[in-house]
Amino acid sequence: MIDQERLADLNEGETTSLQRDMEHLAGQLDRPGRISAAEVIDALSEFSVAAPSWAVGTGGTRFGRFPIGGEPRTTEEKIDDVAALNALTASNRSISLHVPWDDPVDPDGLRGYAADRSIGFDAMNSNTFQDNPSTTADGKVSYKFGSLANSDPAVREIAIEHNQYVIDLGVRLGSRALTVWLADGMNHPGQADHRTQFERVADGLRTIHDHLPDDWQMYTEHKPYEPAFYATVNFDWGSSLLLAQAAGPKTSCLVDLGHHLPNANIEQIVSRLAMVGRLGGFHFNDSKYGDDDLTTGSIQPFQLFLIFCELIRVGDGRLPPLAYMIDQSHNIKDPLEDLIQSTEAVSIAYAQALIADRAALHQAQDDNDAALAQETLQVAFRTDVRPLVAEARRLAGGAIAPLEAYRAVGYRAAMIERRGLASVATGL
Ligand SMILES: [Mn+2]
Repeated sequence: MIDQERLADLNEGETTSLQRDMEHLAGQLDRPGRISAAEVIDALSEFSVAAPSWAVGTGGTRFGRFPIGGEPRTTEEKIDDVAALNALTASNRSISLHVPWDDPVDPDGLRGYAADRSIGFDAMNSNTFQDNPSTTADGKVSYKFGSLANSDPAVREIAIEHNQYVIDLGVRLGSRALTVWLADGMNHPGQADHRTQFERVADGLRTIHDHLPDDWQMYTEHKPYEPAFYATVNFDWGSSLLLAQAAGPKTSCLVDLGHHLPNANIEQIVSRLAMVGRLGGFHFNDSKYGDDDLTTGSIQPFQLFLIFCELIRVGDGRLPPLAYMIDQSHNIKDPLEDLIQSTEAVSIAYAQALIADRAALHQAQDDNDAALAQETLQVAFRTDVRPLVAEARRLAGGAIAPLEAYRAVGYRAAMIERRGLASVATGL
């Protein structure tokens, strides 16, 4: 665990320069009618982005995996890692489980274990894209040709039952949502009928929706390709919206930033989904080519900022209460370092969107003044808001400089000592 006294010592060494930066920034933000530094810090203090249980392992590709050592061996140890992350960032207060990669035998005990570490359970993730004895009736059925879209009704039924099981498990853990990502589709043209596949998935989601408790939400997550290389049933936001509408009122769309074809205008997609009340949440990551799962904000920070501007419009000055999660792969970085950097990137984008002069932007839009509209956005985007993010973390008991603190406390080395060099977390 992260030693709080050591953290306080490390923060002590950073305090003077942070105060100096904060004074400068607070002066910059001090304008009549504009949001103050204190209000931004207040908003940031309420913000939390979930860490998925599969992101505390090193990940890898089908070409290879290079574990870093000290990876969590159990769901409890994954929770330990997220608790350590949250101790540093003060902005990762929940974990998102993935069943059957995580399938606790004692959900009540696990809920208490997480609560003792101030970690809650974010959306549950069902997995019907891999065969697994616990989800496919001891190997008697297979998801090779899809799950909810499968031509075999017995396979569709097993997939529905698995989702219902994940909901029931989530209820015991205190989760409030189910995220459904399906690999269903076709690898070859003509392999199946587009419309029949879609209708089967819609029917399956409707049945799963009707199993949701009243206070639950279900999210449909689209992805254009892989593992189905020719056509994926839920391949874009339009299909995702149609599926959500078909499933029922407690269903909305989840936007994974990497799950778009190159150059898609994601902020516009966000606006559309919010407009019709079907924007459910986000999986944050970044990409250069497609679903690369790169560190959030590492490639297109301006796009991330524009997405947060849309969200602030939806929330009328604050983030709307959606499901916010990081979903990325850490092939060669220490996963916790990558999560620290991603959490920072998301917080920065939020702070930048908060300080944007919305009134001036709206006026410029009404006046058809494109130059001034761009200038208004650029003023916010080019402002170095990192002192605000650091100050929010400090006030919440986190680290002023979380990456440096993570290294200084020697967390990874301690975990290698405890869990071994060869431990490998479950996941892809
Ligand atoms: Mn995702």
